[in-house]
Amino acid sequence: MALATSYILYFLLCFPMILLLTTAQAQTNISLGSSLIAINNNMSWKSPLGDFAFGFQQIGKDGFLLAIWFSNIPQQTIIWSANRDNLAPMGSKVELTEFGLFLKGPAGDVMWSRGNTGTSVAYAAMLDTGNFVLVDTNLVNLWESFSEPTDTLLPTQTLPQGRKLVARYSEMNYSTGRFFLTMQTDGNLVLYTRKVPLDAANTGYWNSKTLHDGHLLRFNQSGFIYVEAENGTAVEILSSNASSTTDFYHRATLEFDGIFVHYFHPKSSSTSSGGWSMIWYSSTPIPPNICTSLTEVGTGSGACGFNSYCRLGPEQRPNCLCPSGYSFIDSNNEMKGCRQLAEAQNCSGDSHDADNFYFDAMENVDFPYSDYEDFYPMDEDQCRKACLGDCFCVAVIFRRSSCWKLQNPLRNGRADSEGDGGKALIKVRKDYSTTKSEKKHISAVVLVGISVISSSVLLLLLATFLVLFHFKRSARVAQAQHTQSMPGMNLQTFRYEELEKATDGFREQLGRGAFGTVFQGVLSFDKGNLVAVKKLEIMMKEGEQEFEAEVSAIGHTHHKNLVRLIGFCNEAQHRLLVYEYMTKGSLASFIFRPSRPNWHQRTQIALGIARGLFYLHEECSTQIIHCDIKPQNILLDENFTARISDFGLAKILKMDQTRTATGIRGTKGYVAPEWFKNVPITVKVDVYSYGILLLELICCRKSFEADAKDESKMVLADWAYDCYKDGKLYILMENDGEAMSDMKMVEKYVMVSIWCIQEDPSIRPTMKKVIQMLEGSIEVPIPPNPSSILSF
Ligand SMILES: *[C@@H]1O[C@H](CO)[C@@H](O)[C@H](O)[C@H]1NC(C)=O
Ligand SMILES: *[C@@H]1O[C@H](CO)[C@@H](O)[C@H](O)[C@H]1NC(C)=O
Ligand SMILES: *[C@@H]1O[C@H](CO)[C@@H](O)[C@H](O)[C@H]1NC(C)=O
Ligand SMILES: *[C@@H]1O[C@H](CO)[C@@H](O)[C@H](O)[C@H]1NC(C)=O
Ligand SMILES: *[C@@H]1O[C@H](CO)[C@@H](O)[C@H](O)[C@H]1NC(C)=O
Ligand SMILES: *[C@@H]1O[C@H](CO)[C@@H](O)[C@H](O)[C@H]1NC(C)=O
Ligand SMILES: CC(=O)N[C@H]1CO[C@H](CO)[C@@H](O)[C@@H]1O
Repeated sequence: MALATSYILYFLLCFPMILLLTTAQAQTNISLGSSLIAINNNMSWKSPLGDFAFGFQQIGKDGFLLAIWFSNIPQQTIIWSANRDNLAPMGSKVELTEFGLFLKGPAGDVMWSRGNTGTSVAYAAMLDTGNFVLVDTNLVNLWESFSEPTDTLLPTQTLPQGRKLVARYSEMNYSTGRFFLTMQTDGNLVLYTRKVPLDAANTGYWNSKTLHDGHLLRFNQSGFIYVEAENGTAVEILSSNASSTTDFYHRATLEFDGIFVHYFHPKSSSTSSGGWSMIWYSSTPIPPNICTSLTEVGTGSGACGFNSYCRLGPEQRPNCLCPSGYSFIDSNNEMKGCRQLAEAQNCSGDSHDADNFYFDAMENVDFPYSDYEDFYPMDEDQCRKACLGDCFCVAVIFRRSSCWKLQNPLRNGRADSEGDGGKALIKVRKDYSTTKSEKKHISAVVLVGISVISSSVLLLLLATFLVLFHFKRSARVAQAQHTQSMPGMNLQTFRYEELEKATDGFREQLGRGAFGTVFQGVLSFDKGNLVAVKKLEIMMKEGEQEFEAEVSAIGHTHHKNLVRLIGFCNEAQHRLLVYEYMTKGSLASFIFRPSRPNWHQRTQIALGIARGLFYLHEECSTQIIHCDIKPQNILLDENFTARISDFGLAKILKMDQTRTATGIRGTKGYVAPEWFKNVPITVKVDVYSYGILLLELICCRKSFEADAKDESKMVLADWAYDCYKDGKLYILMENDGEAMSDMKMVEKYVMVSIWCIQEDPSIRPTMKKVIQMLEGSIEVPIPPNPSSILSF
């Protein structure tokens, strides 16, 4: 019971968008005169087994959805709603009378009604299938929610010809969105984009190929989803799963990002491996790759919004990304598209404005149907020049000897790893890149100087200057040879020989990790600054392009809590990464030493790591799951700011992040339990490792101490939870006077770490929530027992 309450509390606090209605009252027949009121905590009408509930769900501050949801699982997933485009204000009421089911606003105005057909209603019932029915006095169903689905189908439900599922607008907004799935009268089941705000179909991007044969879409009792012919045979099976519908909940939802997904979820919490898992029939989603299968030829933006491009992410879900020089219009809804950060090129005859742009190259990215001019044959250089000389041109696509000029807004953007060698070159205003252009200014000043000044003394001075400048330039030319492949990104490519020299033959080892060995080095042309050179020891099987693409993703990250990548070497069998040097070493050596560092400093480090992780998970253009968060991988700069290192490497080393199967990444003691199970790996594995690290940071001891005198203290997570539960956190802090005087904060930090190490990944908070809890902007609810803490 306490556990249930804390689950609920957690969700109340961590998902404030959805306030739950929590009353466990098994109700079978709902009798005439019954009603529910839209307030924070009214009752709902439950199905006999309690699997489903009908009632109000609060959506943010905007109002209430009259909905049906899975009520026996923590997520309380909504599967149907009556008023998705017109939320009911607080105080609204749903009422069952003999005239029908009515949703009325606070003033009594009818917002929605069903069953008012003249026949008297006898009762209503929330069934265990998830169907809500109105039954008339002849015991015939007058109306059922199954006949009017929103975005989800459940087992035993069908989608007959002429009906459709319409995706919701975004993750947290249940309004009708951009995609729908319809069973057409011609027998085909088709996915379309919508011409928002109209209901009209825009572009079809997948169909079941059952023209003339399909009669309805059926989700049958045993968890099969298929198009059924009129004679009852399955003509096209979309999904199936051997897992029984008695042990698992099933649902099929058209997601807000346009893909149709079959999910299952264990019914009993004891077998819970956490949340909804996806099932793909013949291991492809529907459609298999929305980024490439959705091309809007006439009008429309494609799978993502205008000016953005789509890349298939973890779990085959589309990720919408902005090209460089663009940013999201709405960072809470990445599907809304991107806007250009700087003004476009000046068209009023100022030809020098062209000098203010450079091109950012994106391999295998294309924007079909965004072009307005094309050239053949042309080489890449001519293609770039053609765009620079044209103020309408915002980007070019170059493929073999073809060049296409593109204009705003860019449409149908997609990254296709199986692309045919083309690339997009985005024209970006220089002020919005990280490359510096001071050197250009110097040359302009020098040239002006030459033409104006003729005094011999000054000439002499100038001569010296020019010699110096020449040196500088030749140094730059040498450097330019290795910067060629990464425009717009201060990333340098090094020759192996250069790095061998910089590290004095790989002499001074700074550390050794799962991915390789790190050496100290000095770059001669970079003011003799120290760098850390990481030699990757695992050989790459894929082509070098792959490596450079991942390195480029790392190079695109900019955050004060990340170690910056300076450059790389990708030569023959050598793969090396060059990072800025962190003077204060690793967090491991900082906290695991006899005298504990300052408590305040530790809390700041904890926050810094959380911010860096949040950035990797949610703010950088390609989501990065670190997979190996531990104190050895957190470095400290001269101000003791925490800087995460080794991010992005998991991907380079080809670990399969979407499935588990073979290669478990990460380090014993920090790896999340889902690595050992057949469930998808998500950012929540990092949250788990962060939780363990946070405990270590609080207690300044390792997560596992084999030689602990007291066995109960061996596993830090166990010990910490015991101390927390018994209200004896002071035991944990031993002689840490400073922390003892701040026990409220200590308690908060311990509670947050217990949330992070929950066995069920879906219960772990996101890094964003972690930051909010640590910062105190939201309360930390009582954490449940992490339940199964790994034994080592
Ligand atoms: C619901 O009400 C109907 C009509 O009164 C009745 O026949 C039926 O048995 C009731 N069902 C349950 C489960 O109470
Ligand atoms: C959901 O999105 C729609 C369409 O953009 C918008 O009109 C509505 O206000 C949004 N609702 C909420 C609750 O944000
Ligand atoms: C049922 O209909 C499908 C499609 O129309 C057809 O291919 C199949 O042969 C029919 N099966 C039977 C048993 O009639
Ligand atoms: C569901 O459909 C599959 C495939 O057509 C079939 O094998 C299975 O028997 C069906 N189950 C039920 C309960 O109808
Ligand atoms: C069916 O679901 C079970 C859940 O236990 C899963 O283990 C299995 O891999 C799934 N089968 C398919 C074909 O997806
Ligand atoms: C464009 O160029 C014209 C003429 O050189 C200049 O007057 C104008 O300010 C420029 N506009 C912008 C936006 O730079
Ligand atoms: C707790 C609460 O306010 N419950 C209300 C729920 O709705 C019913 C109507 O069915 C009211 O009578 C209750 O007061």
